[in-house]
Amino acid sequence: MVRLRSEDVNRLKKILQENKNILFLCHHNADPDAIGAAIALKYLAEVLNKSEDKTLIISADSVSKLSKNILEEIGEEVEVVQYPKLLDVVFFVDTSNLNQVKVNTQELKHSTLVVIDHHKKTELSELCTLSIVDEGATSTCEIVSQIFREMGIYPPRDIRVALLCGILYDTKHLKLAREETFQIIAWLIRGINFQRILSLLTQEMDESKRMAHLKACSRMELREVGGYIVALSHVSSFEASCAKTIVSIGADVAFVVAVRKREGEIRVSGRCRKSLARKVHMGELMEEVARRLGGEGGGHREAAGLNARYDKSRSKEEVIREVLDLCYEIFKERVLGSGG
Ligand SMILES: [Mn+2]
Repeated sequence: MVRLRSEDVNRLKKILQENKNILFLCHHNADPDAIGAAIALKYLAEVLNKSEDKTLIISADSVSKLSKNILEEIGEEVEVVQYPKLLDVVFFVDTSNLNQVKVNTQELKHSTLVVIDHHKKTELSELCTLSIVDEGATSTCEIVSQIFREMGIYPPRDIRVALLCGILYDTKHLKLAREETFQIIAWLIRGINFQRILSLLTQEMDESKRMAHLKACSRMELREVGGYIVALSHVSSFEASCAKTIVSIGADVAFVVAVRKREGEIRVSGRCRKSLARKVHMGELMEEVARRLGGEGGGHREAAGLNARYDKSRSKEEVIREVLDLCYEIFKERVLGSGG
């Protein structure tokens, strides 16, 4: 089970019972986990406080596309605003850091602050009267569901739909789920069609992105080194998504360049298979390529990128060729030099 302390649950209950003006604040570009958890907490506040003139508001400075689907499905509304009006109690939902929200930090000291989250604790927890943070939980919705269970309140269907969407979203459709996740899903899903939840979380890919993927594939050049298939290509945008796609369809490593003439910028995205990432660190590789191009780069073992300035006196084709060759050469050095 989620490590929920019953004293925390009792304190939360007391805060919700004793206050009628509460703001539930979600992080920037609020995802289904943030939105689902905020909707459920707002419902909990409605149930626990009987006063007629309550002000319960969910707020975010922006909301993701998928979250909009969910809000529409269950007929819930979110205030989309920067620097929202702070109320007596402010909840930070799925938010670990003040950088993730646009709030007047000076004003915060006049409110009772609560954080409910599953990311690593930061100074924000120390500012809060109550902090329910479980890094082991897969989602904030999982923690909030557990709170309902602990309080003996079974949420209505729409609230459970919102919670399930958050759990499914943050677990990448259950790939990251743990035993407790399945237990809480079994509790929430009564009378709900699982396929309906999945369909709320899928969206058509933009035409421009699909076009970029297809162009990246049709322009792709393949080379082989050290037993690895290297794919080189170029597009004008969505280079990271293109590199990811090329690896997903069979390359061991992909480098995709985007030269943005108007911005005077070169961008490169590199991706590789997990097995190859044990040998070659893409972040370090992109850092080195960036250094040679006089730009900045870095990233993770499997996914990385760089930005550099584009010298407008040179042709785009020439620059693309040079950058891709450089990526290939440095990859070759590293893969052959690593004792493989
Ligand atoms: Mn989350």
